[in-house]
Amino acid sequence: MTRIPKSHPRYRSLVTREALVAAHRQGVVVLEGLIAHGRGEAWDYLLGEESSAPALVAERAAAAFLLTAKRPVISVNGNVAALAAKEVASLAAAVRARVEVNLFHRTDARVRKITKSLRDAGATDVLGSRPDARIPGLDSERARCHRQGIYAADVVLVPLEDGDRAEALARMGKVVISVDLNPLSRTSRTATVPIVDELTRALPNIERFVFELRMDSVETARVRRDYDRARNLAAVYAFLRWRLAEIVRATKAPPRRRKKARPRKG
Ligand code: PTJ
Repeated sequence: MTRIPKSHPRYRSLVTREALVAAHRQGVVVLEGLIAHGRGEAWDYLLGEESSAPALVAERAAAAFLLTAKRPVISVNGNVAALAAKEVASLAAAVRARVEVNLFHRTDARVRKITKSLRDAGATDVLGSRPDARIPGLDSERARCHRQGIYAADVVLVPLEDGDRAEALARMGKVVISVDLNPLSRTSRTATVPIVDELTRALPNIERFVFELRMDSVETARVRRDYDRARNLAAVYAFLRWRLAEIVRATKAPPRRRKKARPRKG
């Protein structure tokens, strides 16, 4: 692994990149996952690398849906396991969700490795190795799922999803919560609760809201009722427009003149 100096201005970003490359070498992340990460990072630059106000609203709604779910499931792929296995395990425990490994580039060896990494991170109820059902209307390997897991779930959290499955799950009548930095992706446009935020920020935020809401069923019901996906996505687009305008303004701002040094008296 390349040693990244702590003083590097993009330290965190470079360490994450190295972690994904290492996970690829271990057979957890596919090459396509590295491309997906680069796309995500480009969006995160535009979004300012912070959870925006609309993202926080969607994360609070996600917490309310997960808390009131009867059979919540968190779906995990290679990138999610490499970036956030601990966060997945912790959120699953907080909302009593099952975790299911579901891969686009599915091989039994990858499912085994990802399952192990989730268990090592503390997840206790991990499905994925023996799929016995199919998501209707989906031809890819991601259709294969567990009857007691994703198939029967009423609420499914699908981070870094592909649009086809998000659509198919929504057609099955499930509440689909996505985490995708691309607000224009088909996933973001189809999910019931699209969260436009970075995965390692989004999962702890959701968990924080779970702890905040779990003793307050009235507020939880209100958050569910008042959440408006179209309005929230519109707020994300407006935020993006504002960010771009700020960038343009900062670029156009005239360089600050240096004050002339006053001649010293005496
Ligand atoms: O492990 P597998 O075989 O299931 O494959 C996983 C990938 C990610 C390769 C697969 O699901 C895929 O091809 O996904 P896409 O269609 O490239 O979509 C991934 C989306 O996630 C893109 O819109 C990215 O912008 C977004 N994304 C990437 N990294 C992050 C992210 N969103 C939030 N947080 C991230 N860290």
